[in-house]
Order: sequence, then C-alpha cells, then structure tokens
Amino acid sequence: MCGLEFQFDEAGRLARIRGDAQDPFSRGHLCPKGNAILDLEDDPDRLKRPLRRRGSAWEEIGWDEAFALAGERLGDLQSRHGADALGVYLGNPNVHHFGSAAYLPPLLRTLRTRNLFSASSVDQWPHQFVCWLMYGHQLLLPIPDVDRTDFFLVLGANPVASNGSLFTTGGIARRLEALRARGGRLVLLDPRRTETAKVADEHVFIRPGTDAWFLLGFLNELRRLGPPRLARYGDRLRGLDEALAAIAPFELEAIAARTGVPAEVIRRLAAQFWAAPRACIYGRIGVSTQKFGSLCQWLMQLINLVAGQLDAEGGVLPNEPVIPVTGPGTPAGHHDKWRSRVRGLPEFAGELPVAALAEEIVTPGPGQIRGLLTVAGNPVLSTPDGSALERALGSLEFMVSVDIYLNETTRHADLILPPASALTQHHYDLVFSAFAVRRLARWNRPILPLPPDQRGDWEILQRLGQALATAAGKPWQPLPPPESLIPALVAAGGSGLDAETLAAAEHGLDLGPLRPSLLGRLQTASGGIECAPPLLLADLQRLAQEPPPDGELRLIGRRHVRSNNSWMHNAPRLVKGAPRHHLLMHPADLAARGLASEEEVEVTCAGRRLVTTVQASDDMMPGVVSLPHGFGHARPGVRLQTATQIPGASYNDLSDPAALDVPSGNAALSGLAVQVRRAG
Ligand SMILES: Nc1nc2c(c(=O)[nH]1)N[C@H]1C(S)=C(S)[C@@H](COP(=O)(O)OP(=O)(O)OC[C@H]3O[C@@H](n4cnc5c(=O)[nH]c(N)nc54)[C@H](O)[C@@H]3O)O[C@H]1N2
Ligand SMILES: Nc1nc2c(c(=O)[nH]1)N[C@H]1C(S)=C(S)[C@@H](COP(=O)(O)OP(=O)(O)OC[C@H]3O[C@@H](n4cnc5c(=O)[nH]c(N)nc54)[C@H](O)[C@@H]3O)O[C@H]1N2
Ligand SMILES: [Mo]
Repeated sequence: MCGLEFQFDEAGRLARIRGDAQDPFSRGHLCPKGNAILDLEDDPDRLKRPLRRRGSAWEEIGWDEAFALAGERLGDLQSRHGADALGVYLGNPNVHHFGSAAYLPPLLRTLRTRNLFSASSVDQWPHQFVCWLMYGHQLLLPIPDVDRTDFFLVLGANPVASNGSLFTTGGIARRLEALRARGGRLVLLDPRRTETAKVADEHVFIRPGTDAWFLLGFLNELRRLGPPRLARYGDRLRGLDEALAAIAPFELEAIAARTGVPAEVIRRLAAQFWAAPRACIYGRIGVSTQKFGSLCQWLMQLINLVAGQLDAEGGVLPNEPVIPVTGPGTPAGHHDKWRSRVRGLPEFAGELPVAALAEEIVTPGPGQIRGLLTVAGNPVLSTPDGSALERALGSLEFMVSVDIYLNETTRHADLILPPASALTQHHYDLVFSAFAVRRLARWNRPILPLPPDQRGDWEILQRLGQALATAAGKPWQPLPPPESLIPALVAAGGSGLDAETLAAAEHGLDLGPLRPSLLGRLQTASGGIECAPPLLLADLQRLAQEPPPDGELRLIGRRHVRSNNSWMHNAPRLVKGAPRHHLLMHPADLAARGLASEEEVEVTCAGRRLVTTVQASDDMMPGVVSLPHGFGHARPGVRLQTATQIPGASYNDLSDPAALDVPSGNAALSGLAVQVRRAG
C-alpha cells in the first residue's frame, strides 16, 4: 500500500528503491521490507518454473504439463472420495495481491470443498466475526481515525513494527507524531514495552489474555462517568441495555487482580477517554489471537459506541473503498452452516479453523482430507502445532502449492507452481484499501516485462481452475485479465471515480478522510446494530469461569520491522545485523531459574518443545516471555540458503491447536503457559 519508486541502471537492471514522495497516501514512506524487494528480485532460491517431485528429488516441468498433472490428480482424488477430500489452505500474501484476491474465488467455487482453511483463523477472525454479528457484514470494520483523534488507546498492537494492521497507515510514525503534536495522547496496553510503547505517552503492562477483563472494567467505568452518548445512532441500537447489564457485575478490584492493571489506572484511562472530544480504542493481534479474542473485539466496539465515537470523525469509521468489499454481491459471512468432521468446529464465512487442519488429514473415515492445495501459505510455521501438521502433510496422496519458494510447507508438495515477480503484474489493493485510514485508490501497472516462460498468480489460478473444471466435466468461465478486470471493477463500484482518471493517476489518488457511513450500510437482519449477540453474551460465562492467574510463565509473540511472518528471511538485507529470534525474558525471571542471558534454553508447553536462545530484557512484564513467529527454517529439504542459516525455532512448534477463541474458532497463539529451563 506504500508507493515505491524504482530506479533502473543503464543496463536496465533494478538498482534502487525509494519511497514515492508523490504518493498522496504514503508520501515517501518506505519500510525495510519495501527495500528488500531488491533481494526478492535477485533471490537465487526463488522458483521460476513448475517443480515436480520425483522421490526426494525435484525436476522442472513445463506449464502445460503441470496444469494437466494438477487437474488429473486433484480431479481424480475428488471424483473417488468426494469434493471435501481436497483441502485448501490460503496464506496471507493472497490478500495483498490483486492476482490472488480477484482470481481465487472462481477457483474455490470450482473446488466446492468445505475443507477450506486460511491464515485468517490465526489472525483477524474475531474482528470479522464480531463485525458480522454486530453490523451484519464481516468486512464492515470501523477503522481508527488516527489523523483526527485526540486520544488513541491501543491494545495488543505494535504499529511501529507492523505499520498498522486492519488500520493501514502508509507510514505510522508521522501520523503518531502528528497526533502528539496536536496535543493528542497515545496510550498502549501490552505485556512488552514495545517500539510503539517508546513513542507513546503512556504504556501499561497487562497480563496476557486478560484484556477482556480490562475492557469490561473500562466500559463499566465509562458508564459511571455519564449516560451513554447515543444521539448519533438514532433508533438503530438493538440490545444495548441487555449487553450493559451483562457486563455490570464484573468488579473493578477483581479485574485489577486478573489483569495486573491497577484499578486507579483503569479509572483514569476511562476518564481521559470520556473527556477527549475525539477518542478511539483499537486492538490487534495480541487481543485477537488469544482465548477471548471475540469478547475483546466486541467490547472495543461497545466502548467506542457508548462514548459516541463509533462512526464518528476522530473515532472509528469504516472506509468506503472504490471497489466495494461490502454491500450487494459481497460475502457478508455466515456461521455454523457446517462443522469440521473430527472436532465439530463450526465454519465461519465458509472456512474452518486452521487449528483443525492436521486432524482432518490424519483421521481416517469418510470426508478425510487426502489432497491439499496451498496458495501463498506456510502453515507449517504459521499455524498451531506446525510439527504435527508437517507430519500430516507427509501422509497426503497429492499436494499442490502455488508459491515462490521450496520452503517448510511446500517441500511436502508433489507439484509447486511458482508465480512470477509481482513487478511483472498489475495490482489494485482490493483488501487493504478497505482498511486504510484515508479513502484512496491506486492502480499499479507492471514495471518489468513478464518473461515468456513465467506466469502471474492470476494466470496460475485461472489455469488450475480450468484444469479442475475440465477434469470434473464442468464448464469454466474465465475472468478477463487484470488489465481489463481492474477498470471494470472500478466502473462497477459506483464510487463515481472513473477508470480513466484512476489510470492517469500514476501515484494514486487520495479521495479524502474517512466519513461516517456505518449506519447507512448495516446488513443485519434487524437493520440495526446488534449490541448483545447471544454467542458473545454466552462467552462472558466462559470468561468468568477462567481460573485466576497462576505462577506460570506466559508466552507472547513479537513482530519486527525487518521481518514478515515466515517468508522474508531469505532476504540478506532484512536478516543482517543482530539476531532477532531470541526468547525475551525479564531479568528477575531469569534469576529465579538460575539462567543467564544468551544461554540456550528449552521451552515446553504441554509436551511440545523447542530450543532457542534467551535474552534478558527489562522491556518484558515479569512473568511473561516473548518469542517471534516465523522462524524454524532449518528443516530438511528447505531450499532457502540465507534463511536456513538462522538458528531460530518455530513458535508454532509450541502452540496448541486445542486453544481457541471459542466463538470465532480463531487460534489462541498468545498467552500460552510455558516452562523455561536450561537446554541439555
Ligand atoms: N505464533 C504466531 N503465529 C502466527 C502469528 C503470530 O503472530 N504468532 N501471526 C499469524 C498471522 S497474523 C498470519 S497473517 C499468518 C501468516 O500465515 P501464512 O500466510 O501461512 O504464512 P506466511 O509466512 O505469510 O507465508 C506466506 C507464503 O507465501 C509465499 N509467497 C510470498 N509471496 C508470494 C506471492 O506473491 N505469490 C505466492 N503464490 N506466494 C507467495 C511465501 O513463500 C510463503 O510460503 O501467520 C500467523 N501465525
Ligand atoms: N514488519 C512486519 N510488519 C507486519 C508483519 C510482520 O510480520 N512484520 N505482519 C503483518 C501481519 S500478517 C499482521 S496480522 C500485522 C499484525 O499487526 P500488529 O498486531 O500491530 O503486530 P504485532 O507486532 O504482532 O503486535 C501484537 C502485540 O500484541 C502484544 N500482545 C501479545 N499478547 C497480548 C495480550 O494478551 N494482550 C495485549 N494487550 N497485548 C498482547 C505483543 O507484545 C505485540 O506487541 O502486522 C503486519 N505487518
Ligand atoms: Mo496477519
């Protein structure tokens, strides 16, 4: 979403990347990942042609042969065992790339499998689930209006490292500086004193997984300060009194004991939030990938609502993207129309929780997954108990991966279909335009020619769909190529922006700030805002029954500005410098275990284990340890010459597929109880 300027040398080779100063959204911002495109373009490990496995060796084959093979094997599997015998896992990069976001839906319709999984269920499912329950559409998601707010309360997010998530900022540092320069306040609740904490006005430690308690206390305190400010919502509120009544019994002193946040701090933050003319509360991965992710998202919506900050300038408002993601013809969401075969977990929006993928592969019986298609995903490193999933992948009859690398996941495939560089492809950001802090539009044209023997993601997905439709004897309706589809979607979007204007605006268009639009776009059956969804009221009971804090260490995750989930560790520009895979631990916790900084430690969690290096850090809340995810590359057969030199272990060798945010089915990766001792 950040505009980049690419410079070529006299020989026509890509030589330098800078932030595009003329991009009206990112205004010259460039993060290290943008610059690392230089490494991705030159990466000797990057695959260019289809690879077919022959025993333990790989051979390059032609594209026609590859699509025919995929169609024949996956088609055969579905015809013998039924559509659900083919599982699909979709990874994170799909939502960042027009070629995948636009061309996956027809392929999925052809596959007709109920065994669809994605990175969404180790990420933002609680957000989508709560928006579906309250507003009637999973993507009708209010975004913090950071450029106009006076009080920004952030839980479980580290935008200075992540650059803002479901809150796309195009350079967060400048926006946070501006917030403080106009007298606004940034307050952060996080068990680690993060990079964002260091630029905040106040940072408060909170015990992992207890945010729902904090939010209950905060909301009750708001109510003490005055009647809810509801004028904005007219007659659109459903069940607010019921929701507030269910929340009222949670007492502040008990909440303080649970969370480790003193009662007077909760009281003071609530008072500051209430007093600020424009305020917003926002929470991300740390409050989403935990046991009470849905309660957290629901309570944050209610807090913004009760303070009169929902759908308000300087509060939180949904974006109105030029290519709509909500409204007629878009997937609003549904729940529990079917369940996973082994554990009986409900689907959400047509997907099952990825925490159930391994068991669906290894458990025999009708409906067992026997073949798998992965597209831009690395679930072996990204999903709970990746080692168990890895063993399961080895038992599949046939696996196809659309991916640029032979990595921890794709090494189990029988066929890898590698897409060409994104710089050879058209791009329009379908997804993140809907979550950005400004209304904007940009159409990026290819800046490099597509080599004749390479294929873009969109074409690979179309050809796969065609091959599978042919195998099943079904018709196949291809979509037009991106250069025609993008203007067609813009024209059909009804925003008033015409495709010619967009095409002419090389640096993109800024269409203005966020505007109140939520009330007019509600898609609930009642037409109102559903404040008291029964699934969430019921989950308050699960929270109330949670045992009080024990003495166990709690494990949380960590992102770094020079890393991106599991797949950018092969870029020398990013991984150079001090190692970043360490377990961070407070000095007092090290001392209590007789450990020294830089020692090798064994971390265990209910029988699962890993070995890594521990480092002392005063930035950790005592009793909490932090480990980044996405490491653990040193596995046999992985073809990533830089990444495999990094000694880090995979966080998800510890995480537990049974630990879920129950209402949504999202994996609870954060807040695991772990033991740490000297290795060996
Ligand atoms: N413990 C722990 N686990 C986590 C998280 C955490 O915070 N802690 N975060 C979770 C989150 S938020 C997410 S989004 C998931 C991510 O989960 P995944 O999406 O499964 O993992 P990634 O590391 O993003 O893997 C992306 C894959 O896409 C490939 N790829 C890159 N670019 C392209 C492309 O242009 N086309 C194609 N076809 N392939 C490409 C890469 O080689 C890689 O194999 O991880 C989750 N897992
Ligand atoms: N450089 C970089 N940028 C990225 C990514 C990346 O890997 N690298 N990944 C991208 C993706 S896929 C995503 S989804 C976003 C994520 O974007 P963010 O959510 O902003 O990213 P994180 O750095 O994981 O921030 C989560 C924070 O939650 C804290 N935390 C953990 N457990 C708890 C808890 O129980 N309560 C509270 N209050 N806090 C807790 C952690 O200490 C951490 O600081 O980032 C995106 N941007
Ligand atoms: Mo993510």
